[in-house]
Amino acid sequence: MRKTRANNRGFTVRGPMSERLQVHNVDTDALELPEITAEGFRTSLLHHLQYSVGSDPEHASKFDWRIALSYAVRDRAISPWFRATRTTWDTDHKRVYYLSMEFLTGRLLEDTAINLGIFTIVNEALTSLGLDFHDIAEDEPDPALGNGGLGRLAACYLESTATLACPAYGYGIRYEHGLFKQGFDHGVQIETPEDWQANDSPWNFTRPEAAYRVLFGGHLEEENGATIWVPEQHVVAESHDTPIVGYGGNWANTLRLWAAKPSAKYFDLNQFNAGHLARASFAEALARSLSRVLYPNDTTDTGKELRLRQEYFLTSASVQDILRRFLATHDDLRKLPDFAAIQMNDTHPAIAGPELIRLLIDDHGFEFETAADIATQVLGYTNHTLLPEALERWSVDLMRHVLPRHMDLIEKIQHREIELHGPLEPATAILDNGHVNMGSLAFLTSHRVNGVSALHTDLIRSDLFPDFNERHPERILNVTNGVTPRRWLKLANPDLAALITEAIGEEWETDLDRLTQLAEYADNDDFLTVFGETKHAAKNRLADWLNHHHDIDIPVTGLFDVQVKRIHEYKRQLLNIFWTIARWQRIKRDPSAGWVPRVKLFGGKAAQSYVMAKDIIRLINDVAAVVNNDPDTKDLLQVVFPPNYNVSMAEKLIPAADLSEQISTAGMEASGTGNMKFALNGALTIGTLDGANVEIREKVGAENFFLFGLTTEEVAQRREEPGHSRAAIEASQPMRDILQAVAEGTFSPDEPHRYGNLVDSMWNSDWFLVASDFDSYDEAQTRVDEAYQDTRAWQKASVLNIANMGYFSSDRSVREYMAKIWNIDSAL
Ligand code: 26V
Repeated sequence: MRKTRANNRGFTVRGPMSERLQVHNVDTDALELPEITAEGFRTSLLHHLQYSVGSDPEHASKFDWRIALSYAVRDRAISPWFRATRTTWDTDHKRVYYLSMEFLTGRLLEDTAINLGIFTIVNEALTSLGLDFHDIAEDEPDPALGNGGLGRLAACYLESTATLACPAYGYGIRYEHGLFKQGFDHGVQIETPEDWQANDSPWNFTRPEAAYRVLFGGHLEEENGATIWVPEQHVVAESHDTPIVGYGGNWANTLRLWAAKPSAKYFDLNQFNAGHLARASFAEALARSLSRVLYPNDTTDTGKELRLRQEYFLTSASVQDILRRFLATHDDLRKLPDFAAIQMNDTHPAIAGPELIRLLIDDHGFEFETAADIATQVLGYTNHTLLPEALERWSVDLMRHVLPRHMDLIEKIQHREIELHGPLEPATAILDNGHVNMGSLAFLTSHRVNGVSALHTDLIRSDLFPDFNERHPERILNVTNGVTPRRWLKLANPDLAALITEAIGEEWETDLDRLTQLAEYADNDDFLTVFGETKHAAKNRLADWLNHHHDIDIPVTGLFDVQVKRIHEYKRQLLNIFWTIARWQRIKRDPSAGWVPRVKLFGGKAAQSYVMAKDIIRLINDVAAVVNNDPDTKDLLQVVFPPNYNVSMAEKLIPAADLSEQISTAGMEASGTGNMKFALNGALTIGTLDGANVEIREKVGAENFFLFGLTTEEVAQRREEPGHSRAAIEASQPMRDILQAVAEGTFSPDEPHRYGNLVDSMWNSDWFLVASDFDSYDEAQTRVDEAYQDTRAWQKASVLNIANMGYFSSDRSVREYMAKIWNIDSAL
């Protein structure tokens, strides 16, 4: 390849499509849509069906209606979107850039209609046509562009920035295939490719004018004392925008997702014409591979070069876009921190520090010192996990091979830190033992580093970065996670939302602390009766959906006990299924002991390569097969595991839950956000003192929370005790009975030793302390049973949970980011 200098300046890929034409005599005000009415909306919908979709009402499919409806709703999102863009430019307002490898937005149709305040009118228009809004909305594919909590948090935060009129962009990757689709074959997880882009999304706006080259590989040269990067390859990052409308419809922010495209020269026309079809497309395929798949692994550093390339692809395109936007109206890049705040969602975009420094030096002539100062003032880093296996480390060789200039700058960043603040501990140095620690790099190139719950932030200070905390005592702070009450209450649980509005009036949607007024109703019989009906309705909806989509029948009378999240040993689905086995054994021993009927619901995916997590899934399904078909127990205990848990499924499961399982080994779950969604919908929590559980329990009151288990300190001590697992099992009759049943093949009669490894690891290591916490969990579950039998008392506790959840609105979290990290005000 011809030598090119890595000068990104003027490298915005601008084709004829981005040429701006001069126009005259346009009155943009005249383009504003008229005030919405059901009649007018109906006309607009029929118009889109005919002229945008090309279908007629007599023959239109659900898909056709969904697309037409999305266009009709989307029309209404444009003016808040334009208003936001214009206001930000006109007032030269600071902007936030949220860089994340994952965004789990969920479906957009109903959410956008709710936030625009047109849900009721749209519903009316559809009803007049004999159509059902929810039914049509369910046709939308749920974009699975993330693994779990980190990606869903990014989506909640973007929606909250829009609600608060905080000018913000979410930057991510437009993966062709999101997280795999999960199916079960005889209880075993099978993965098939997800295909959310099978049809064009009406929410996507492709922006050919905003495309950038992202450079890779090559080598460095010295020229007049300056370092020059001579890259070997490049791909083009093409932007795809989605408007994210804030509640109230006053403001919309942009989710900008990058798609990797080869530059035209990658397609070898000579090869093609010579008949070498595959060879002609090879380079093209390589370029496209950058946005082909989401890494389906949320715990381990896969060490895959492609992953590093993806991270750089996201980061470089975003940082170039950020600089381009700043330079459109400014010329002094030293002012960048006054106009841009970049938040790194975990370390995945941590190459942003070196990338920004590189662009400032190589394209804009800054000295390293100044460039590093500017970058540090602009950047913030959120840590989302303490699990050692999830902390990103790249080998120096790989980093130098893929990004030679960045490797050079990383060395300079480490050197600068040592010059300014003294030598670094090897364990937390950026460069250690031939590796680059991305957490340390992110920390030392950020002005603020935050954890996601009070406990987690304490552990960041004491365990993850104790030496950095001494060197930079002002840098670490806590911002406890939050969730958006629009999606997680108003959209997911419309009956409960309506009841709340009836009781305390509007505006809790944007001022969630108002929920405290519900406490007055906690003893009100009439209120509690209706409240009970909303829970029952949610259970019925879930039961209908399970029946219709998964051919699963569940009774709607029992206690719905739900654990939905990624499958991971530290989250301890094993503890839950072990207890379920104990329950089954107990019912069989004493069938008429007055058992509270339970429906045990599980949901979640295991990383493809995570053998133990897949064993746990299989065990849950194996237990379900035995328990659900046992005539002695099936009316009292059901185990249900619908496949392919995602945002849309969460919207159905969470409102129906009575009990929320938040049972991770203390000290291991950074925050959790499912815990907040459940409590907001009135489920009571059975949980450990881990992540945000600690704060939830403080807010809702210890008497309304089923606490169990070892504390973080006790976990550390217990792990030091030799033989702790054997001792705990031997001391617990139920634990022994459970493990015996599993070991004997009670749940795998066709293969009795299927769970041999799992049982062995329980006896011999049990790192996650399932056995140590079992009796305490069991005792808490007994308290759950007792409490559930007093319906009124349970409902009261449930209402008090909701009443005290105001703090966990993502609006509160985003306000904290705005004040303490981004230094930005609302623009309205
Ligand atoms: C790591 C990796 C490593 C390489 C392959 C892809 C990949 C994807 C994700 C991760 C780290 C995931 C960390 C994460 O999701 N943490 C969760 O963040 C939530 C939001 O703060 C929090 O509520 C959960 O407790 C925490 O586990």
